[in-house]
Amino acid sequence: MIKNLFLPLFAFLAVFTLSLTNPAFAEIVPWQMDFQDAVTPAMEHINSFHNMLLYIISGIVAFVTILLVYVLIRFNAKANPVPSTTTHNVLLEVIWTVVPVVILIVIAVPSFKLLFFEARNPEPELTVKVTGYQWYWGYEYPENGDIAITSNMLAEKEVDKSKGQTYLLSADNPMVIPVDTNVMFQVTASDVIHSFAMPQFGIKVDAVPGRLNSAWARVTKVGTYYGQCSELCGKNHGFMPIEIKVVSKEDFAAWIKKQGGHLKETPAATEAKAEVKEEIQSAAPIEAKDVATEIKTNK
Ligand SMILES: [Cu+2]
Repeated sequence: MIKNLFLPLFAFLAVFTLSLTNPAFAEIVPWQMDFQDAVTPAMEHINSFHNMLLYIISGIVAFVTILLVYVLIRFNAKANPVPSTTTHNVLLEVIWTVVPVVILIVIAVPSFKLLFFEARNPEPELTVKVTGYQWYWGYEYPENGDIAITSNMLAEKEVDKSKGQTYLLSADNPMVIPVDTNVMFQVTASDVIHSFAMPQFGIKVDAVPGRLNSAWARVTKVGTYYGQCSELCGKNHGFMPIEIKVVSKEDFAAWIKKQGGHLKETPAATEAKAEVKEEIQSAAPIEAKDVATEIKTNK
């Protein structure tokens, strides 16, 4: 009987190992077994954490299965007619309490590390404000001359397969961001709760009206990436995909220019602007006072 069980177990382990060594998928494919290709450090961390958990879970499942099968064979009524009347075993009880605790600690450490890594938002070089609407997305580039675009899903007849467009995923105005750049997404919504989710970036952030959530990505590969609204938001919830084109820095500069914007100001330029603003502000009350005295003297 044990021999009969080994074959399925072996087959499972073989498939499992294969799925781990499978070449990463660049896009969604039929019968896909693994995550999509990771293109940000955060998603790479998520991938390795996920794989680590898979090893631990598989070990536990294999151990429990083997134990169960052993008990079924060794201690059934036929093989063991006179059962033991043991009710306690201190050593065994300590082991089956301590071992799971140790496993949980082993999982908790990388889990918290990952959580902090995802939340750290390292010095953003570009900020994109993402707003969820019923049922499309709005993307704004507040540091690039207030560029604002709305992104609607392409209708089935508008999809141009020669351009690599896909129905239900491609948008009329995709978000464009540069490669190898720390991008901060500020995520909110204008009507109901939506969710900004990009699997290959390792991002899923709720878009809540009246709240500003944030996420970050540093995409390491040029390409087109897709996500979807991941919070039930009404009748067209399934029809508000997120398409992000990650382009070279030069192409991004050209795109920004085409949109009538400019690249983010250098800190020096921002400082100079702030100084001018300060001057104007400090000058204003004096002017107001002057006007007031003028009015008085005129009376
Ligand atoms: Cu939505």
